[in-house]
Amino acid sequence: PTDLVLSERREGYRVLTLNRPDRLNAFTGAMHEALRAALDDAVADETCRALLLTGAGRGFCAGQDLSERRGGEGRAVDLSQTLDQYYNPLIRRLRDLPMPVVCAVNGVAAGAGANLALACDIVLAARSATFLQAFARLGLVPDAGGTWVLPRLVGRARARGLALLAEPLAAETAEAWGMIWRVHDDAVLMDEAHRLAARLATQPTAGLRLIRDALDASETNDLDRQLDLERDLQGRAGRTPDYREGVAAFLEKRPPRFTGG
Ligand code: T3D
Repeated sequence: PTDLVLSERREGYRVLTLNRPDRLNAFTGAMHEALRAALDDAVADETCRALLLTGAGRGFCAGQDLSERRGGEGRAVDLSQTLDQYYNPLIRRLRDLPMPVVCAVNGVAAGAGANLALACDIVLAARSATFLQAFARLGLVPDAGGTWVLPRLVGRARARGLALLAEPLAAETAEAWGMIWRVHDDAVLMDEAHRLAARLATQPTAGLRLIRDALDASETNDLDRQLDLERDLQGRAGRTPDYREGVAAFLEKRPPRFTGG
């Protein structure tokens, strides 16, 4: 166990906090391992039906810790290998989680930290937060899914501007561009994020999983394939206990009591 990622159990959800505040929560190998373990624990916990990801201190995450990349001469680090080992499995893991993830971007999100946030299901940001595709400043390529997600979220022109110019983007602009769900005043960001995570934790978790799968698949499917997929996923959704509960609650004019199944 380490304190590089704090994991806190709440009613129906867990809060995962990247916790290297003096380095703006930049990723070391050890922090990746800690996050992986925290995600394993959350998935193993059947009562955990949503996650809230955030950062300790004034930043969300400054991407790769560059002090781990010091001293290039004669000792080139194979960055393909570090993507294979850490960042790619993390992004795939988030996509494949059984529960939705709310990200509360409490401060600057740079490099892989920005793209980690954008890989989450619902992204909230503090008004003072910024998003920085820092990679071009270092001669690197946006990773952690950045080159995939950015054009889809903000379109070609803005994706190219963000990636090639590597300038910080204000949270309010990110919201206006449709890159994130919502901006909140700094003082209320965490309350709002908890409220959302708690609400998601009472929703039909299995159904939400199918929605996330459908939306992910739509990124590459044509309409015909997507219609077939909706048919198949709806078949599965229609066999869940939560669907039966949703219909019963509607007909009985009462709030549903979803169990996540
Ligand atoms: O290598 C691979 O495995 C490939 C994968 C790469 C993925 C990536 O993420 S590459 C991109 C890496 N990240 C960056 O390039 C961002 C670097 N950081 C910054 O540009 C700035 O720190 C920020 C714009 C994020 C914030 O600026 P500011 O002025 O608010 O804070 P600061 O003073 O720069 O940072 C505070 C401290 O955190 C400072 O340390 P100090 O001076 O107090 O001792 C700073 O050096 C440290 N810090 C911030 N980011 C990193 C970092 N230390 C190591 N690595 C960092 N990424």
